[in-house]
Amino acid sequence: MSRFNRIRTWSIAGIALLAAAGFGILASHSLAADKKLVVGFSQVGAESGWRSANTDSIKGEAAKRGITLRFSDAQQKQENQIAALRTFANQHVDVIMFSPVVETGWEPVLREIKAKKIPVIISDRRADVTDDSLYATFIGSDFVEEGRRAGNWLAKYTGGKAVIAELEGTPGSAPANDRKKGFAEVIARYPGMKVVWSQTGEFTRAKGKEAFEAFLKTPEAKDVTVLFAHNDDMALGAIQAMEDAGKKPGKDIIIVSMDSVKPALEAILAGKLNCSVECSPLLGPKLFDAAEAISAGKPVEKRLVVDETVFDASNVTQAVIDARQY
Ligand code: GYE
Repeated sequence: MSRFNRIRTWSIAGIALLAAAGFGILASHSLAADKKLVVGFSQVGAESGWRSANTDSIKGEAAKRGITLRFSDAQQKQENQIAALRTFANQHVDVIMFSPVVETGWEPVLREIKAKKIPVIISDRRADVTDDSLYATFIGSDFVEEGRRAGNWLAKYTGGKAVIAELEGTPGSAPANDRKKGFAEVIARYPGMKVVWSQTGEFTRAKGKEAFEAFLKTPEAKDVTVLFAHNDDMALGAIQAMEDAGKKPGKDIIIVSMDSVKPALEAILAGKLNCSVECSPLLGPKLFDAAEAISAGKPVEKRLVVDETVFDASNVTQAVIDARQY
């Protein structure tokens, strides 16, 4: 091979190499840019209007961002959630999210996930873990504060006099535990306010109605002036039970609940529900902002609390109801 040809061959090879390298860089760059996240989400179930809106927010946001969402409904069972979390971990999804049905019992499965180096985002309900390196962030409301808001609203509305029946949420769940706690903390300051009956309605309209129907048949029911329900669905079920028993909800019995879903705001406008402390289910955007940040190696806040308000006859109008997405 002549010197010229040798140089030419090397140059061609060099150009080819450079081109290949350049292509490689480009290819890997666009691969990284195009790489869509795969997220596993284990949801509690479909017990309430709040939960359906929460699921819609999560699915809608994932679709909007082109994120592949593997969604699993635990039907209120912790063992189903643990199984779903293990499946996501074995599939090596990029991020695992879940809304813990109850507070306790999560450490073993979270340790398994940590060993696989998959980040975990806790959504909506708190998980009671001593080692906070087991999750990246917890995004959701402050349920104790919501309970306090309900208590404060009631103390003001009744002048500190109330014989209260309480419909509790799912036993062992963070919103049931914390709302009860915040509410109790406030009413303990008023000697004229006391809870005389409490029972779970498991956050559903049907169970709320059933439990309150049975309660209305007991002799202690006639002294009760207030119902405090841990969510709107149970309050709406109890409103039905009151009407069936010939009572006027919102007047004969003052009702305070939580969530502020559209049917509850309508009940406030109709004078059947007196107050609903807001709890926002629209967590999708915040959850996926966090998932994307974590995957890009950016820092995220360990705790993100959602801003909320309190609704009653003073601020619920038809326009507010029409603007409500859920
Ligand atoms: O208030 C209730 C739902 O965890 C905040 O769960 C959520 C609660 C919500 O079923 O309606």
